[in-house]
Amino acid sequence: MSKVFAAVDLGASSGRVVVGRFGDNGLELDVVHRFSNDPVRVGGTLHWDILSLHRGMIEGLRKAGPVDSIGIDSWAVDYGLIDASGALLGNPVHYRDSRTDGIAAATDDLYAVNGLQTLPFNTVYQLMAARDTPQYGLARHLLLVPDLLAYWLTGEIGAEYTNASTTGLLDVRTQEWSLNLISDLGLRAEVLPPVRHPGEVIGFHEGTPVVAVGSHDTASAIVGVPAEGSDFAYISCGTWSLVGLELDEPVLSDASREANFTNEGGVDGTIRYLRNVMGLWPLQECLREWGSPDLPELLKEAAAEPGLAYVVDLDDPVFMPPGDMEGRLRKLAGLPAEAGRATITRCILDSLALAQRRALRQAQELSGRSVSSVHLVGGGALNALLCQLTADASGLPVLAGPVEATAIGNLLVQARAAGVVEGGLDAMRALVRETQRIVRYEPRGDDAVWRAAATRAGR
Ligand code: ADP
Ligand code: LRH
Repeated sequence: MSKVFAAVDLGASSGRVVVGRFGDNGLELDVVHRFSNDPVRVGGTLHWDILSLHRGMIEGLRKAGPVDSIGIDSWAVDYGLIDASGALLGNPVHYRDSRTDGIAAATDDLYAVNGLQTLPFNTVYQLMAARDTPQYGLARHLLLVPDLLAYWLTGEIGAEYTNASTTGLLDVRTQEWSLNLISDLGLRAEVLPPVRHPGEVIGFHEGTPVVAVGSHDTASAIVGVPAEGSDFAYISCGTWSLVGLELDEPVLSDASREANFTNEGGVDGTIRYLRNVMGLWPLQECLREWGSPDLPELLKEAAAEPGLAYVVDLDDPVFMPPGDMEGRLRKLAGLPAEAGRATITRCILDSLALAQRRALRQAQELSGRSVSSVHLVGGGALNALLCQLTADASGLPVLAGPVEATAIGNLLVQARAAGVVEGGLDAMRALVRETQRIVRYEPRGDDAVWRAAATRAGR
């Protein structure tokens, strides 16, 4: 007997609703609805257009038709505040907004408790920026974005564990809110809802169960990695490249803290030991500034450009905010005035491959675990040039795909909760391997060339 589930997957650049049918043919996928995710700057603050995302979700669920359950995931860290009447207080603020500038640097190190890399936009720093606002004072509940959408569908509040682990407010060891850390920072513990775990039923939307999944998109993406065994690294490559390993225990050493590696909570009690690399964001911003030229065509031209001619340290926080990305790249990469779009694109992809190379090496060194392949999932898997460059830069085979690993991970957790998939991550990943297209890229060339380029990029 087949069962059908709907995954609502919101990325920073776009959202989609994907229907997954689990039956005699394994897993069949249908992306029934796609919509763009366009932030809005108003009153000097960059916001998410949460109502338009809600509309996209509802429209997608309508197109999906009757399903056995619904699961929701999105990008991490951002939240909405709910007042005592259940109303949303203001529009959720975008993690790339400048309100958190300087806050992390002025705060004591929290790594020993939360195990998180310091990113300026971790929820903890966003709340410190918002601490004195009337909205924060009035808030009854803080709901992370997928939990907010689930609340609108079901009326139930909660904080899904994998996404809660990105806030900086969770204790990496107990997997519960760290009440000491929260009160030491003068934040309000009472607005944080109880933690719930993937597989739990949150509530019902028009009679259909809404099930908690790995609601952090990266947690779901890693469930959807088609790996066999455990000696693999992953890159979840979209707006960000999340580069790392799956571990059983956190790594909290000084070296790990200094390298800014994070220990986020994964599905089934795993640790997502990874680093945020700037990802395809700089390319997305250039494409936006250039009026959305055809990407596959541009990538073909970029592939014909000389390799590693211009490289830059993409981890430089100067690339974080939106706007004038081309100008920043030209300046920092020393691109000549005559460099065109293909050269700029090649510079971004070479630099991204370099940054991924570094994170892959560090993840292995810091965890003491070496790997024999890299799984690259997400929209970046469609970029053959980037996949090949990543194989060349890392000296490891890259297995690219699935593109929709996040939605697949979301669907698999629902299917397991419904009893149509049995077992742990290995069993779920076997189903991905059997049903999804994966392209293998073998490493080529000379590591010395990449080493020299890394030095030129200042790393
Ligand atoms: P997010 O979840 O962060 O919104 P996605 O995983 O959806 O990101 O990936 C989006 C990225 O995928 C785009 O920015 C683009 O670089 C890449 N991409 C999408 N379609 C293609 C394509 N046809 N060829 C190459 N790259 C693509
Ligand atoms: C990727 C992602 C990443 C977070 C960032 C805010 O979409 O969830 O894991 O660090 O967005």
